[in-house]
Amino acid sequence: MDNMDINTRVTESYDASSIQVLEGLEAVRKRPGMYIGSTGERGLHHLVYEIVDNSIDEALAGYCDEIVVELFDDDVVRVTDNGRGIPVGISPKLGIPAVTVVFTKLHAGGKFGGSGYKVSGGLHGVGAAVVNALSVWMEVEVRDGQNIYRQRFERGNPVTELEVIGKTDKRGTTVTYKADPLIFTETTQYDYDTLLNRLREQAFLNAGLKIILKDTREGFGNREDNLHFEGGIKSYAEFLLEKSRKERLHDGVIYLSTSQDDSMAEVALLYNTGYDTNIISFANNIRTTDGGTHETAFKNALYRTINSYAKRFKYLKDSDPKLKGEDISEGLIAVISVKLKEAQFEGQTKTKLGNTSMGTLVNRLVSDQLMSYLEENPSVAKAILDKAISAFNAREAAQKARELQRSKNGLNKVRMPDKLADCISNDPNITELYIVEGDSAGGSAKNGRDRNYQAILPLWGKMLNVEKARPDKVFSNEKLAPVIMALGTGIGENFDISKLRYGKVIIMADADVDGAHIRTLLLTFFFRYMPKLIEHGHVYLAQPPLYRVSRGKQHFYAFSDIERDKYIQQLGGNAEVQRYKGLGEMDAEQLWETTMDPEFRTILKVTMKDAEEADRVFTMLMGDEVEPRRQFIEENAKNVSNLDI
Ligand code: TTJ
Repeated sequence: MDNMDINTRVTESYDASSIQVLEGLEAVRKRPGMYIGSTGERGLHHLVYEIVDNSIDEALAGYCDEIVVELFDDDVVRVTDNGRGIPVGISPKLGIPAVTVVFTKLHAGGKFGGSGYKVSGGLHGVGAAVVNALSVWMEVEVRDGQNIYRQRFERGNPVTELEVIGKTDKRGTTVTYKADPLIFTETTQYDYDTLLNRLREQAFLNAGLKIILKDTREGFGNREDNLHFEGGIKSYAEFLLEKSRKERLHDGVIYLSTSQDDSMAEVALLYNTGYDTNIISFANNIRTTDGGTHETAFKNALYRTINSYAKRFKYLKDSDPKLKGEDISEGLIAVISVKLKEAQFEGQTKTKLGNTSMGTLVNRLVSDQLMSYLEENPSVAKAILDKAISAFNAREAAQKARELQRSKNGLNKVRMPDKLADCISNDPNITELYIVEGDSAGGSAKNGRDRNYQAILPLWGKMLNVEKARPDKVFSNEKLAPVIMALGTGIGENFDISKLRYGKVIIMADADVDGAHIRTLLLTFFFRYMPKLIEHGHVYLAQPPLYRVSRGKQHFYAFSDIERDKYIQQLGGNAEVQRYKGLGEMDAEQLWETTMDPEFRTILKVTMKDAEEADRVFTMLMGDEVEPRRQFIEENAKNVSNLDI
């Protein structure tokens, strides 16, 4: 079994005498915020976690595998587990039942006795007595395999003795309570989804544990969730992948785990095809939002391992610079969970793990086991390395572009690309940049344009030879630099829309495979590096005609076969049909008339959805699979509407 399961911990013998008593309850009602953080909605939900955490501890001890949380009308909550049941024997020190001590004395409970990890626990880990003190009423029921015991409290005070109310052959504990509206003045209504998220997280962190959440409140739709993940944090990584709405980059989840003495560490890694990083870490099932030793060690060891793998398996030459952390973390989803005795939580919010031993343990875990994993799973390794190298190259390309942007010539004037035929106006409200595929079409466009406000930037065709291009080379070559220079906005973080030199950026490419490639490449580039350009509606696709139908002095341009046939009918049997195989076949006047003259042309505004689709196609074209690529080429040889635009 590769997960540390919930049954691995062995506890010492435990009875009423091991419960320590520290303090009375009056203080809690006086200063509730001190104990539960706030008396707002967060504090209210915190009560549930405080109770559930006790059951989770019992599960971690290996005696409980099911916890039910129910919401009832009138803001009543019930938590039931199938653990051993809180001890009902008389505490020798206090002369009352141990269970009564648990609910009436602060900081009572075996988990503070020093044995075992204080594994679960909310932010404050204050326990059942605090919740009791802040409840209008609370009832506890213990089943010890023979008797059912019950005791009732009101605002923290016992109002009944601990009584036997029946017989049972079951074991477990049930706590039912109603939070006090005198304390929780904002609200006493629970939000199902808030509880669901937190309980789901706990179910992921405790593989195999079953947590059931039920809403029986009138008017709340009878919701119920069964949270049970045999895969533990592996399932968590899969869950985060689904939430990211991106495709997975590789099969399976990389899962590594180790334990030493009283500690354990496990990590689950999964890359998606996106660019965000999502690393979440936990110590003793408590989210460490500010990271700490375990998270830092994870990042460092991942960085070193990926780089050394890259060199060892020739993804990088010895002379190449190292991949940066940001290259390696692009698309990374990681869940880190450590469990230890006496965890030290540091920082203002106590959400940063301080124990240096966890740095050592996680470092060793990742350094030792990730390398072996990659060696045994070379296709996973390849997917990760290709992506990181692609990020590396994109980063370098962006850097170069920034430098190009900065290198100004003479009188503070930004240098423009040599091939750009600029327009006279510099008012982006009227200026247009035509990005034209190929030099010959570029020539026609230059001669046909209205140079007052139309600029032409020819790009070489076949920018992207999909048979050969490696994804990392695409954005690193110099071919996109002229586009970046001409637009003037900079890219990525430095993008500044106020510097945009042309209000309309119009891509003008042929209706063939190469044209489709260039469109896909440009849209993907804009999508990844200048998304605001698309969001603000500056990017367009030109629509050149497919046919010229003429007879005598009359002629029409047709943008589809149907239109062509219509014009043939209109002009009669002897009409001459010219098919344009490329923009280069049109002369300057024809190009102006059909595609560039604002009075007659049609240009299509590109939406983010179009660009996202281009990004997907691009990723597919750059991928390893031959079949979808072949299909793309075949389809685009036929028509140009492949981008759904
Ligand atoms: C401790 O070790 C001896 C046998 O009982 C163990 C124990 O206290 N288990 C336990 C406590 N299981 N469940 C709880 C518990 C459950 C709820 C819902 C609330 C509280 C305060 C404790």
